[in-house]
Amino acid sequence: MKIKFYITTPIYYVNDVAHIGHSYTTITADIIARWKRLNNFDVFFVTGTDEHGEKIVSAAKKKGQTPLALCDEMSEKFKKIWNLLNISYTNFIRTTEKRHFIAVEKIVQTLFDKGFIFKKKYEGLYCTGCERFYSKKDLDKTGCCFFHKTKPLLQFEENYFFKLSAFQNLILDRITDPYHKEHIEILPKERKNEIIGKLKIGLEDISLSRSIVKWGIPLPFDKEQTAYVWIDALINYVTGLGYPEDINKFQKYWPADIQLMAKDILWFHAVIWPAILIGVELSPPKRIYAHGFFTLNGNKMSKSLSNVISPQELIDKYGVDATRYIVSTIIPFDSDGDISWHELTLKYNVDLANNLGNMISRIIKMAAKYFNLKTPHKINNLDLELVKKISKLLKVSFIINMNNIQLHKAAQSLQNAITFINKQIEYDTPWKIAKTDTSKLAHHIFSYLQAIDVIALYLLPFMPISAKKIWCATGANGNIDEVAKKYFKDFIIPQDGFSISGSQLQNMENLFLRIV
Ligand code: ME8
Repeated sequence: MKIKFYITTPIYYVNDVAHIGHSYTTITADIIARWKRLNNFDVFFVTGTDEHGEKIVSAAKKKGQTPLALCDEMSEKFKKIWNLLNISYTNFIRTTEKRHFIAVEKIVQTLFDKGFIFKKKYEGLYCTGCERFYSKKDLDKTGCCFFHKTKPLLQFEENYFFKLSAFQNLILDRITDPYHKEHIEILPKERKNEIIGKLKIGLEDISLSRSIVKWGIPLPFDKEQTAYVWIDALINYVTGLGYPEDINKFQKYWPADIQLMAKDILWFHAVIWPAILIGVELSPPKRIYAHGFFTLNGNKMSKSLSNVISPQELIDKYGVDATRYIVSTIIPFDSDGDISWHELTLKYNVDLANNLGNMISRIIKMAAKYFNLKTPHKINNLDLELVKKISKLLKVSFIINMNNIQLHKAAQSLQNAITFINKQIEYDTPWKIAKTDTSKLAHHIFSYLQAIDVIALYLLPFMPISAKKIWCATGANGNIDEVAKKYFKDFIIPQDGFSISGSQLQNMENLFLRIV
């Protein structure tokens, strides 16, 4: 029996195309999903697009399109880029889909029936960028929103409100008590503490509907009002599992095992989302992880400053797999990080072209030169010493870091293992041995090939295409995915090695060419 694992990314606004920040969350989620599949989990992975609200209406107006035409065009663009990046999502959810309307109606109606929704006249400062009301104390000294640096506009409406205040202690208990049967683990710790601090101050009820925004999902009990875009959006995480119509699938995968996002939207996920779920008697997510923000050359990425890096630009420069690797490992997951094209290229050259690429090409070149591009004969079990050492080294560091979503550290342990192999080659000096001892040379080359193979297994979640190419180049035995699943269960190296004696190898000189 496989254990289920449900992972989500935020659903992205369709007012603009994806940039490196969106790719960061999505690629990370994909790497974790692939990692879990290799560890025999039954993975469900949901991503999608957030298509309602004022922001979308105004973006469509600017482009002279209807909101739906904009949503159709942009959600396709998101799908296309995720497909290009090899994102293995199980379900892509669009909030304009009928199945999502059904889920939102069901949840909002349940909250209404349970008395968690009431009507109230309201005046507030609304930031369209964030799609939320702010009170003056939440704004900077000039009265601007911290994220968008624009002044929220005063809006007056009679709306339905969600009794968020009723959930204060219920959420606090779940976050602070690790033994609670519905414990919500918030990561990283500092952000969890911020959430707890804010929760302790108290919760204000929040607007759950808008009367002036027509581009949304009408409330089932008052069709003149539409669901507030954040309530609408959060519910995607259950729609994506088939709620409420495919209840078996939903019950199989819910609650989410991990929900990823950046720190800007942690409050919605850590407080409002659990409150909605508790309100309708569903369990909250088990783990919520808010990563840091990318800045580019010291500035917030924004189209108006023309300083965004798009995933397409990255793919054009580095290729799909290298983009996945660089983006997911260039900054520590928990902190903000400044990036630049220079640094991205440096990471590519150091980790992939120099360390990994050189190791593979030099080993295969030696096999070509001395053994006619074939895996030499295995002499004895000492031939497996190196691969066993690498396996042991990675087993601890890589796995802990992957399970803690510290991808930059997992990648570092892989790089350390590659450096270890490169150093071993320098130490062995096989080019000297070639002149004197063919059987010793066979031992070394055989050992190196097995070491490459085990590296390929660990590279699989990060760089699925390249890992397969490497696996084929060393003539390794069997389907890499199947071998990896077996290996990650017992960590046993096959008796005859992965690349068995006599296997045909392929030259591998241009897997990651140096970029100048
Ligand atoms: O907030 N650095 O959508 P959104 C790192 N629709 N990650 C970044 C980033 C950056 N500079 N910029 C964006 C929304 N992201 C809502 C979500 S979910 C129910 C609704 C990533 O298009 C990061 O994951 O503004 C962030 O949380 C998300 O994109 C925001 O995407």
